[in-house]
Amino acid sequence: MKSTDLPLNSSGSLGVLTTGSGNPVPNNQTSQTAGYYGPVLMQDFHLIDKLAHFDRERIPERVVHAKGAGAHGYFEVTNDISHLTCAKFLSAVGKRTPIFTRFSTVGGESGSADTARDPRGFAVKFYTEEGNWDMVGNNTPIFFIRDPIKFPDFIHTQKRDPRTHLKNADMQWDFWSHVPEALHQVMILFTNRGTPDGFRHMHGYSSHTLKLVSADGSFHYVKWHFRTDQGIKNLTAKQAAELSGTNPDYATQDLFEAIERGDFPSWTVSIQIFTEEEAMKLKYNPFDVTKVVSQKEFPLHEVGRMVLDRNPENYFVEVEQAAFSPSHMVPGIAPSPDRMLQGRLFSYPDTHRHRLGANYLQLPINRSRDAVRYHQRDGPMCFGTNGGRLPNYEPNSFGGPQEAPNTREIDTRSAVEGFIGRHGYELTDADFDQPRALYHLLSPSEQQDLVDNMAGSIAQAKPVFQNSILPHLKRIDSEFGARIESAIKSINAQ
Ligand code: HDE
Repeated sequence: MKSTDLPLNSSGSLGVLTTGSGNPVPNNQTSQTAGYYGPVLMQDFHLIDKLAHFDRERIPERVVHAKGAGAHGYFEVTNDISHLTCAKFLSAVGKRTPIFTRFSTVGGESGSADTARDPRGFAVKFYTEEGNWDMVGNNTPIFFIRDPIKFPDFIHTQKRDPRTHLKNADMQWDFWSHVPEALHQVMILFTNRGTPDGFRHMHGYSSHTLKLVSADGSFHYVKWHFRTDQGIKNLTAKQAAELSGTNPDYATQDLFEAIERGDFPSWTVSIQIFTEEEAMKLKYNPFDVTKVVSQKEFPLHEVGRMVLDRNPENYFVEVEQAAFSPSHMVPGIAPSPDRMLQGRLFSYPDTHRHRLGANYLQLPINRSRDAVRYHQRDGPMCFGTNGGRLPNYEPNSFGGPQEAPNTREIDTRSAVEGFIGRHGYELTDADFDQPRALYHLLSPSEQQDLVDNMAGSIAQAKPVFQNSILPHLKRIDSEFGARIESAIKSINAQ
């Protein structure tokens, strides 16, 4: 998708204006009418088609992560991890894979402010020779909830009140006081990392534990970390609030302009690695996405570098139509049993079929750079050859694409046991240990910002919700809880 893809004619010009069906348009300024004062005519196909297409210009925006910006670039392997995975794009130092990355806020609509307090989406599509791998992460190493069944409820609390169509602090703090395992992520959100200074100055994380799988089927658990080479830079609550009024597209503009001037942002990509045995010995569940895995115990191993060096030519085609899914995986990368990840494996392709249609994977931005050979056919907006004259079923007696038995085996080697049931997570002290450690990791000024930012939000909720969240904050750390309580009191007294 370069400007050279424009339909230049043989003399190198863009040629005459046409309708969608390629017919020359003699006049694009004046509709056909019956006489000077007469009505507009049905036979003016160009007018009718132009208005009808315009009426359909919007596709549904993403239900979450609606506001975002994207860029093209590459991933380059800098350290050999071929002993851990048979993924071909990771097979040799120096190997480059084209990528497309989209950053986003979560809760706001497509026109909302880039500087809102919110996690940031960090989604990377790797166009490998074995199809696409999508790393659909956030700028936080953890998440609010740990069971996908809670996700629609959680998101409702972040969106608009069904009656007033306003954001509502009551809904947010009510939900969080019922789901206190969220408070680890809530604390990150209310530090200044909740308002990053654009998209270039933040890290990205897979957040979930994934698997790297070798050709013999053995595997290691990994967490992916994309650490910004630009350095972390955050906005204060005041700066973020001002920018949301003066330049709501602050982060989108910053990314675009940096790439235009050749100041290409990059991220150092690393993994934490642990075995199944080590995973089972941890004090917490390594598949619970509300938990970090200690970097002291499992340090980062550098794998490569991600560089963004090309802006999209067309926002709608490349950014709005980009369809990421954690279920787009290559041989050598596989899911862990993380319940949230398992839920996401279903939810993303489902949203794409609704938003873009059943053939969303045929769109240029989503299409595998490796040939796609399958027996899916037809459906709305089916472009390309649709399999041509090849048989549309398998097995058949006519040759055609063969199964790849070795790759099919790779991700199926985990044992499972137990009874089918709703095995709920208990809230335990372990859910408060990591938030406490996070609080103590912060510098005094970072602690102060956290207290001010959080108290400012809680104070907007009704007293009943202020009171229901405080015991949880005190359970994290009594001094932290007390500081929030007194900050709320002084805001209430103003
Ligand atoms: Fe998403 N999420 N999510 N999410 N998410 C979407 O997919 C969903 C979660 C993330 O730039 C949607 O195409 C469920 C965690 C990013 O296009 C949707 C659950 C993490 C993006 C969806 C989660 C993410 C999305 C909306 C709980 C970080 C934007 C439109 C089980 C590790 C990707 C779309 C882009 C987008 C569902 C939780 C990251 C509805 C059900 C955890 C970066 O399918």
